[in-house]
Amino acid sequence: MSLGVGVIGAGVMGAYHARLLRDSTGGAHLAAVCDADPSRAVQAAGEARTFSDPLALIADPGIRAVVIASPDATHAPLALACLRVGKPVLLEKPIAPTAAEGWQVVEAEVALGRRLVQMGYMRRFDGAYLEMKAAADKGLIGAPVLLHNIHRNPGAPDWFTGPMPITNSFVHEIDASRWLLGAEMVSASIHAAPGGEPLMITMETSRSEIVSSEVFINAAYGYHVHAELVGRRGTVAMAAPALALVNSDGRQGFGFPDNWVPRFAQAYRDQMQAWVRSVATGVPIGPSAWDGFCATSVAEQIARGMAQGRTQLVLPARPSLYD
Ligand code: ISE
Repeated sequence: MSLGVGVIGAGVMGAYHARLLRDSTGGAHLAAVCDADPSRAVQAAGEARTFSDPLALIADPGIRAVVIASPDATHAPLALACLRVGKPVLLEKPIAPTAAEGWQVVEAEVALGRRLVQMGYMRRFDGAYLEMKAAADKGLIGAPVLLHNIHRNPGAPDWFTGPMPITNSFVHEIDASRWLLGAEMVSASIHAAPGGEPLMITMETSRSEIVSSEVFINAAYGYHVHAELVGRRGTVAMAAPALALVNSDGRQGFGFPDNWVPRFAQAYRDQMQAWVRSVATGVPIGPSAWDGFCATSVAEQIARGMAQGRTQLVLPARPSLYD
């Protein structure tokens, strides 16, 4: 039976998730969209139902699973509401703006005794990241020693304030680095260019690998994510973020998108399909609530430590549910 999915939030991400469920996800259909703005909800919903109250969508018997893509501050409370009624969730990153709120989701899932939350860290489904990980795992580059990350956005909306470059954007590099290297981050230092950015963040893993990340939210020219993993016998880097090159006006090149959806469109598609399959089989896949907590906790500790030099990073013991 096709899985009826309700999407909460009809902004850039929610609208895209709703479209994937309408047009290109096998085994599931878009059952409803919820947004405080009724016209946005209607636009994203197509033929599906609309709600303005997310708790009513979660409680509705026609909704068997939920995608949460509303503002960051609502992620943990809405995920907790889904766990209370035992509904699987694809939860957009971050798990919460603070580690304490993220930990509540982990605790609730542990109390339930089964994993119902998949975090929307979509880079784990991106072809380029998957190829990099496969090359490293096969030993093609020898033992990894350095990972260089670049994360640039062309600009930010006015609600993007405070530590959000770290707690909303850089969380991607924390998650991707933990996953690529299969190690926890144990210390970090951060430098900001005059004017506050770009940020240059260096982390060290439990195996002494170094992870360098540039986070530049107002990079003006476009959306650009890049990574290169350096090993003792070689390196593996993302190729150009485009599949085709345009020859025109005496030049050859490709364009940068103005946000993350075109760059990661296929990753979002594959993530949605993998989640729907995992709900059907009951076998969890992809980043867990624990991974979501770790990314947010590390981000929070780095943001707090900004004024000091080096920050020692501490995580609680991983609950056995996530072994
Ligand atoms: C946004 O929420 C994302 O997830 C993007 O991938 C990231 O580049 C952007 O900075 C975030 O705000």
